Amino acid sequence: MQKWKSCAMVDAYIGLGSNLGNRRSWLVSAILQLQPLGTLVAVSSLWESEPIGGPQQQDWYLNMAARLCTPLAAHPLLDALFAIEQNLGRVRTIKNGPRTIDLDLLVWGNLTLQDDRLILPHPRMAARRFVLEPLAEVHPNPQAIVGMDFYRAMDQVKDQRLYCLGSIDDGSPMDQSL
Ligand code: PH2
Ligand code: MG
Ligand code: MG
Repeated sequence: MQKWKSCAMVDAYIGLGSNLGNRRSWLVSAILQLQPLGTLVAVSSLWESEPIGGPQQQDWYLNMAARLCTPLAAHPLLDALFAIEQNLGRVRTIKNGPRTIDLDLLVWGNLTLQDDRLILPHPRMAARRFVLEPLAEVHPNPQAIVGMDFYRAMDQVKDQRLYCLGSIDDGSPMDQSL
């Protein structure tokens, strides 16, 4: 009898943010490092956003979201995101403080999960316009995201300041593989 292995690919959504140093180049590097983890189906625009939470006086962020079709289960994917943060020099000091790069696993398929390492969907995304706007660009049907009324959430965060800066790909040679 023939044996079949299952080969499930799942759409995962990742939020990216940076507010230290050359923010755009941290994001470009992070996107390049996501590519080996699956197929990068969509990458959002760049969004400039006021800091939400964390210490006063930190600089504005650049945020994005990516849709990754991946064979990795949620925890291995989380480990891979953490490794990319480490590669890009992320140092964890103050909670919600300035960072070169932050990669948050927002959604992994339809999985809802809560353990000591991971909560899915991401518990704070509904309260953050800098997550919702880019996510809406890369998700085919944001209203179908488990556990959230997307448009209601968008309405509740509309006062958070956020500006779309357009595509991350400005045509420079560094970006040609994006
Ligand atoms: N990330 C945080 C805390 N606050 N604010 C903005 N605008 N963008 C972020 O990515 C962000 C934040 C914690 O991860
Ligand atoms: Mg974060
Ligand atoms: Mg994070």
